[in-house]
Amino acid sequence: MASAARLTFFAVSMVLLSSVAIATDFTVGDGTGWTLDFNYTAWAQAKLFRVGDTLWFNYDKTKHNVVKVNGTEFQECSFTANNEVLSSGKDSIVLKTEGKKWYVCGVGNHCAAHQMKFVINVEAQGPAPAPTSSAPSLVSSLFGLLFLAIAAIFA
Ligand SMILES: [Cu+2]
Repeated sequence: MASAARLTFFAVSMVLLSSVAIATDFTVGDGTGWTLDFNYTAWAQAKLFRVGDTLWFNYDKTKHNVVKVNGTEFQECSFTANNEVLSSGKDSIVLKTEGKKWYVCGVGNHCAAHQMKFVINVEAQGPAPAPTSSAPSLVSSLFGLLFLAIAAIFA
């Protein structure tokens, strides 16, 4: 039966699609952007970061920048000319590898005194749903299974 075959194909497609990881764009600080006295630690802790996701830093480039640091530099808010500095005012960083990543503002005492620092732990790209919500993937999986069941009945 052609329609059953089509239905089965659709169902299988849904199941497969639901397992594809979705890259997510994160705007650091959300609507606040990258600025003084925002709790970026709390912001980062509430998110799940995966390989392939992108961090966006929106800020006033005359006041701030973004410096990639290591764990020790992060603790001490100290870094050297060797650290990679972003300063366009709208910078994106694609998370290419797993593990911890540390970012600070390198201007004045913004890192030490104004909370312009945070650490993230980037996890492997997996079959998991988009970080913001597990609902869409779960729903499509359930629909996929439902269609499979219907297709099996009418095949
Ligand atoms: Cu700053």
